[in-house]
Parts: sequence; structure tokens; C-alpha cells
Amino acid sequence: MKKAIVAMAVAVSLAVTGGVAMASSCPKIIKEGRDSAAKMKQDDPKVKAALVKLDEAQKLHEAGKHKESMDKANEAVSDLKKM
Ligand SMILES: [Cu+2]
Repeated sequence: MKKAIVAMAVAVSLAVTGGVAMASSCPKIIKEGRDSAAKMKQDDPKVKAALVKLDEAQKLHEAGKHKESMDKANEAVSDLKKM
């Protein structure tokens, strides 16, 4: 029983630190997207669409929805990489 409690405590602390790492990852990915978009044609509809996604990611990050934020930001970054 004691082992189970220790295992749970470890799992919880891993989840917490993982959450913190994720929270600081969104701005990094958003910045990466903005940096690559800045080097491209600003009037390209695909660049504009990616920037809209990055704005959404920023809002999601501020709302504390880091998982959704990172998904959006990664989507924008991979869109930009395809160009
Ligand atoms: Cu975040």
C-alpha cells in the first residue's frame, strides 16, 4: 500500500512539472512560427492563415489551455514549413 502511495506521489509531481514545462513551451513555438512567418511574404494567404492560428494559440495559452495552444501553434509551424 505504501509503495502505491509513493508511486502516485511521483506520478503527480511528474504531471505537475510536465505541466509547467508545457506552459512555457507554447510561447516558444508561437515565437518560432512568427519568426518563420516574418521571413515570408506577408500578403500570402497561407502566411496570413498561419498568423491567425498563432494568434489563436496565444489566446489559448493566456486562457491556460496549453495543450490546445501547442496543438494550434504546432499546426501553424508545420503549415509554414510546408511552404
Ligand atoms: Cu501555454
